[in-house]
Amino acid sequence: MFTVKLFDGRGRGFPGAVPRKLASGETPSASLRTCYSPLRVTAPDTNRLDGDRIAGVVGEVLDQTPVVDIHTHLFPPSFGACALSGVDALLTYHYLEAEFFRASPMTPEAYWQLQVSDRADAIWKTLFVERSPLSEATRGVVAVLDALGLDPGVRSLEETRAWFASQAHEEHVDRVMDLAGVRYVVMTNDPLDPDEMRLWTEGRVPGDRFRAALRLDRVVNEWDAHVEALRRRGFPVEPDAGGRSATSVRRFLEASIEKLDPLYMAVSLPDTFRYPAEDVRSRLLSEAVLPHCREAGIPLACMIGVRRQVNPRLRLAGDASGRADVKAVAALAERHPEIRFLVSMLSRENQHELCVYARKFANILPFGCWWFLNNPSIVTEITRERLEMLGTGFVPQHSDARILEQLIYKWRNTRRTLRPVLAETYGLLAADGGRVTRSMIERDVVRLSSGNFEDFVRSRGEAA
Ligand code: RAT
Ligand code: ZN
Repeated sequence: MFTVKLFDGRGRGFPGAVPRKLASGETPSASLRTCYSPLRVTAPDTNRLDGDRIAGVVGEVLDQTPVVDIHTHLFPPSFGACALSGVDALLTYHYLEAEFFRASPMTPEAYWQLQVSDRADAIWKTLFVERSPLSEATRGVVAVLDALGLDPGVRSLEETRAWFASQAHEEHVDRVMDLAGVRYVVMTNDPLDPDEMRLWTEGRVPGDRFRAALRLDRVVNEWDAHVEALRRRGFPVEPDAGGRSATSVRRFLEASIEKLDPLYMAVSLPDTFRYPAEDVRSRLLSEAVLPHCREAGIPLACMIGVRRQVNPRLRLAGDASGRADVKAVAALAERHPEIRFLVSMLSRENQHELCVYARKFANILPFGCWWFLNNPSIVTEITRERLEMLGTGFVPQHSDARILEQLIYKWRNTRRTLRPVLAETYGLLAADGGRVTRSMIERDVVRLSSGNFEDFVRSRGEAA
């Protein structure tokens, strides 16, 4: 076995390069060659690292290891209007809209009347020209523009807009993903979203760098509003989810899986989520979704702790978070030991307890610092806690990107935040007498960046 180091044409470590094992004689796949050629093969580096070299090596390995971004809202260009990209979309991201409404006298109602480019102009002026862009979301826009060679200090967006409009779609996607060091992203695909499903039915194919996740929010959380839609599509269901409903939902899931080939099913859940409970959601989970996960060998991602629409005037920006009851996660894992659960919780206060339960149930894989947690101070705290309690047995982050170019800043920031946390942890190991080597750091970072997730979704039907 050799460790493969990947270099760009000028012999520099490529930001998306992957150290991974190739059997001797094995040649890298075509897609790997396209992204990360030419290759050089080196022997594993087993030299012990001194304490003062650890941080540098951790930084290099993080920069050179591509990630699998396991939860985004991105789509490939072939999905037309679903695929968001460019400066107007970046500026009208709902994280920025929430900040804008605090800083501007404009009412949400007046804002929603504007065209998207006018909304972007208003946000640029308010948050970037009249104020310093210090928040995580505003700094992100600055970082993206800078990484793409655009001036983040302009007063007018005309040239910036023109630059984005002149980019060829497919190449731009590859360039952004390579700059972000992302191998592929996992989308969010709701089979009851009529606009998106039309595209799948027309036969649009997402390509290798966009994989599907079957999102069940409409089915599981908005059952009343979708009973008719399911019936119209030939799946007879009842308002109380009784009778033939479970069988119909399972047929619906099967048809959706056939169409989308998802890596996992997913649902966001409120902070009030309880399991088991005497409600339609619990019934649908127990009688349809979980049996289907078991039989199809597909994991279920539970994203818990969202309080939807606490301020509906802000639309997508109007959701908040709340502390949930982690006992529901324990009950899911305990009652369904053969199902694998990816779990992300939105409240900072739930993170420690989630780690405790992940130690009890190997079928729980904690993932990401979701949404309001994706800030350096909180990512540092949560990652340190997870390393201390779970070793490398978790997925540190997903981007939740909605706009393509956000991948650049979200992953840059994640790497920047993980670097001191990992370096400190290896430093403690070295101080305790452990042997810290580059190969060991590479192996661990690959596990955290893609391996844990890919093993988890790959073990279809192999769980205990
Ligand atoms: O982070 C976000 O953009 C949120 O609006 C949600 O999409 C959340 O991530 C979700 O997947 O429900
Ligand atoms: Zn999301």
